[in-house]
Amino acid sequence: MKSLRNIVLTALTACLVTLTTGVAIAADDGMVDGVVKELRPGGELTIKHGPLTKLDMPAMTMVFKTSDPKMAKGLKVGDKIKMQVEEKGGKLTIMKLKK
Ligand SMILES: [Cu+2]
Repeated sequence: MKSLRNIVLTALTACLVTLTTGVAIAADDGMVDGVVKELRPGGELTIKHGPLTKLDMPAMTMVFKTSDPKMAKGLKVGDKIKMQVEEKGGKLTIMKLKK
């Protein structure tokens, strides 16, 4: 049954390639999915965010600062966004935001 073993190995290898590619795409530009939950004073936003792999943080809802409060202008509760987050002075801060 050598051939069956080869087929299984080929299938496993294909799976691994798919998994690796998927991860690479998710981490590609450092943009993370989020949903606006609350607009706060000073341009702060409460956001339900996906996993922040770079910061080792799982998906959750939390408050972020914005590097420029103008980013929060025009956003509404329920808006789906993409954002790039960095830690600035101990506070997680949205550096880039795309609606
Ligand atoms: Cu978080």
